Amino acid sequence: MSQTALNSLCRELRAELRRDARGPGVAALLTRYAEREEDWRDYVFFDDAGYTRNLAHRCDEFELLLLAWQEGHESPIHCHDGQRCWMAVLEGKMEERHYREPVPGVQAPLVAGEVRRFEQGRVAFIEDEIALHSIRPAPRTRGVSLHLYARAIDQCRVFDPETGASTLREVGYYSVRGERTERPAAEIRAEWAGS
Ligand code: 2CO
Ligand code: FE2
Repeated sequence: MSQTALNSLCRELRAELRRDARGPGVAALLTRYAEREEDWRDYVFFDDAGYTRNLAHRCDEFELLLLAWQEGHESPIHCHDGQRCWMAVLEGKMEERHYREPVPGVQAPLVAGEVRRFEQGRVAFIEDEIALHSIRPAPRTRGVSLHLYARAIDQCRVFDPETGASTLREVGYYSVRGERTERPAAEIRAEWAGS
């Protein structure tokens, strides 16, 4: 890997996740990167149709993605497949809405929880034990966020808040390391396997 700030971040994240997968070190690395660096711009593609998922790095311990959100875009309400997720705001402001199932495993309308706003440089953390969530940029702004999934998430459940019904959705990639792609996610995952 060449000596870019993003590559250095990936090396440091790997070491930190091996050292302490739940401690504050991971968020500190993401904060430092978000406050100082700009090389993520080479990996970001916007699309009017919806937010894009741009892969920066994938290995056994984690995957790192840049998500690009136009004004008005919003993720569905989703879980994180048992993994941990950190989100650092690189551009704009991002809003997170928490939801929970009133009785786990029993289908019923979701209960809305807190709404949080994260400014540029701030880091959020979510996992299934905390809540389901949806993400969007703050009103009248676009946003770019850096997402660390440990381990990588290949699928998640997407929820209808009115009924609590959920469907399993495979997640895909809009680009890989700065190259636009329409290749199936499984093919991309296979290429990164073992790295
Ligand atoms: N999990 C969503 C995704 O990867 C984005 S919200 O942050 O966890 O598409
Ligand atoms: Fe999420």
